[in-house]
Amino acid sequence: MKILGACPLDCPDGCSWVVDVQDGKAVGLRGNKEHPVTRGALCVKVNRYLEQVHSPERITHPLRRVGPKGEGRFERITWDEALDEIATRLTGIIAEHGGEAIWPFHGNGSLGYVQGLEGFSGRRFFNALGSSLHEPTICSIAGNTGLNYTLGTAGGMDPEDLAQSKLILLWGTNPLTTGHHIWKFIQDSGAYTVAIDPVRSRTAERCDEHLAPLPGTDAALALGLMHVIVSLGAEDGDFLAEHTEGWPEFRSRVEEYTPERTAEITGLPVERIVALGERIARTRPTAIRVSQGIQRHAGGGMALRTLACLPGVTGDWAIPGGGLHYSTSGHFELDVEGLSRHDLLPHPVRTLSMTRMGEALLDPAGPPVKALFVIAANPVGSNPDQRRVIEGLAREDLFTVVLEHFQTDTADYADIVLPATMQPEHLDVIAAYGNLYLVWNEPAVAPPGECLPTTETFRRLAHRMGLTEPALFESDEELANQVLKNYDIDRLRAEGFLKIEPKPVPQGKLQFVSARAVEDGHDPLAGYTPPADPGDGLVLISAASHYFLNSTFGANPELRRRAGEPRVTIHPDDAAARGISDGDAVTVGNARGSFDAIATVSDAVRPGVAATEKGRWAKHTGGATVNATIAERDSDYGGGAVFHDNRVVITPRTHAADDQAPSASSTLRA
Ligand SMILES: Nc1nc2c(c(=O)[nH]1)N[C@H]1C(S)=C(S)[C@@H](COP(=O)(O)OP(=O)(O)OC[C@H]3O[C@@H](n4cnc5c(=O)[nH]c(N)nc54)[C@H](O)[C@@H]3O)O[C@H]1N2
Ligand SMILES: Nc1nc2c(c(=O)[nH]1)N[C@H]1C(S)=C(S)[C@@H](COP(=O)(O)OP(=O)(O)OC[C@H]3O[C@@H](n4cnc5c(=O)[nH]c(N)nc54)[C@H](O)[C@@H]3O)O[C@H]1N2
Ligand SMILES: [Mo]
Repeated sequence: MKILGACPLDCPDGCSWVVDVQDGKAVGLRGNKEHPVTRGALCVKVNRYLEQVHSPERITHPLRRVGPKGEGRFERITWDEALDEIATRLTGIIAEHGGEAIWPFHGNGSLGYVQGLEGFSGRRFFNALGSSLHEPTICSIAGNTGLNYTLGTAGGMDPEDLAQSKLILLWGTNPLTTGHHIWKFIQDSGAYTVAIDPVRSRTAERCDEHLAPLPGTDAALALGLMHVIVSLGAEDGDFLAEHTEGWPEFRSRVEEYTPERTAEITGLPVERIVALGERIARTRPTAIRVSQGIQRHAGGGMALRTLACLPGVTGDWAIPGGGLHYSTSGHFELDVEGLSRHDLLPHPVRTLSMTRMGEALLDPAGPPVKALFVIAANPVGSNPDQRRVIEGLAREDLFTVVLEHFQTDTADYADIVLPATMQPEHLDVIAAYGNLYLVWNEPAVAPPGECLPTTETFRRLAHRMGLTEPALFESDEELANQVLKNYDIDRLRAEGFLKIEPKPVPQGKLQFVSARAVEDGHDPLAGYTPPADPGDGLVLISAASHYFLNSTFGANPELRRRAGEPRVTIHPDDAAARGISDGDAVTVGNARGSFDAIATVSDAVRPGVAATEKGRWAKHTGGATVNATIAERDSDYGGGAVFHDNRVVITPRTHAADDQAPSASSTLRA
């Protein structure tokens, strides 16, 4: 039997997949050939998804912690015991501290609207309790906000239109690792491709040209390119007059970014800036593919705001195959409010930001957090400032419930771990953020052991707590119908996927000057905001690993083997200055913490920049990962994270030093 499903992982591609079921067991999983983006192919990670489903390491029963927090010793308990204990603890906490002492911390483990994605499934329950709101700031919010200022939406061009582009700038994006299905459209176009990335990524290797600016300087580069275009008189006067606002003011700002000044800020040669500006000036349509990596800086929101102005100057927004693609989320008409039902809140409550977990657990502005639910997230692995996150999770007076598939670094700090179903075992619906398809996920097999869908866990908990609001007990199908109420659900369910109609971009006139930015206290004009880590050393970029998805798959034996040990890449000049040779063991650290890695000495990074990857598990790598070095600081817009605005000192680890301090490798420095 073949059952149509959807990949739930946090990836732009939102693939449609086919589960092959025999005797009630999932025996095969492959990409759906009919889906115009998936085209029958999954990826290096998801090809192993069934290994995860059938893994002997999978959590299949409720667990209660028996050792100290963090040690990872648990005993099996029944669902009745788990629900009783949680209900009793929550009731006591609400009585003493109020509902806001509860923090439902939802991550990006699943982008399903029913079971995952900011936990819409559980939000009704938490609203009924008056729990704190959770703001999912960790991934894309700065860029979304910046694009909204310029375009009135974060939904850009339909990436399938890239097949019509003549010039494609792959700007701070590494699709061959982070969402490879777009590559086919890029290849189909035959366009000239330019990668703009401080690191020569897998994608940059395959482009016609690669420019490596200093991290966090992209907005200056965009302004410099617009300067060249305007100097040539190649701006689109009709588009500017009819479809934009604030051009005269913005033009003055563009004029400040001469190629010389741009070169100074970005660290790129003047000739390369001029040559690319000239190429853009003479090539229609030009498309920009930009994704989340570029906005993990102090000026990340401004970077997207300004990049979206470039196709406004050239008029590319009006040409099929021209414009900018960041995320397609803004095009979907999903009834998220009807799903999460904030009207169930008994009174207004505070909002806690996902990226500020250390602060919220250790030093909150309002009432203390006394109960933490971690749902489809692994903050020890993926949040900034690992040491403070761990310190917060280790608090003896914090009651922590983790809903998981695997015993992650975070689950080790739980009081209660609850076993969650995986994608072939529950109903869900996905809206891709890198194309325009909705994807349906039909349950294919029964869950192992006592795993429950997240929705069912909260239905049972609501019942146990004596709540009676009918909305808390709606079925998964009812929830899916609610969120999809604007679409043909029967067709979606029958065919497995459905392409939606994109909305016009920009919405109304493109805003070089944004009244909304002013309302939020920002520069009226698009421009450039420099990076901000005040520390010394190299700028460390920790982007996506080819073999993990954030920290998901981090314990898959084959993918771990293929990923190898943690590495940090440094330029030969920087390596020589530090006495580091290729293959040396090094410590990478700053005032926040440190981790161990093996040095790769290579010109794949520009001088001044170091590169490593996200996604490792701290318990596999001596107790700390790259996230131990990252500051819990907000980006300019929306409270996004600044994972790549991070300065580190890299020092060789000698054998002698190892002998003296065997645990130096795993020390999380205060
Ligand atoms: N295999 C795999 N795929 C993934 C993920 C994963 O962990 N593994 N993560 C998923 C998630 S959650 C997301 S949000 C997306 C992210 O998708 P991407 O944005 O493509 O991924 P990143 O690797 O974070 O960043 C892309 C590139 O940005 C570069 N970069 C960093 N800082 C700057 C800068 O200041 N300027 C410029 N120009 N470039 C910069 C990095 O060197 C990197 O090569 O990928 C998704 N797909
Ligand atoms: N250094 C550095 N750190 C980063 C980034 C970076 O670029 N550099 N990128 C950041 C980005 S873009 C993101 S999006 C975040 C992601 O951070 P998180 O949202 O914390 O993602 P993961 O670390 O993959 O953890 C997801 C967990 O959810 C579990 N899970 C999956 N599906 C389900 C489900 O259906 N139910 C339940 N209960 N659990 C499930 C998985 O087993 C996994 O342990 O990481 C961020 N961290
Ligand atoms: Mo992300």
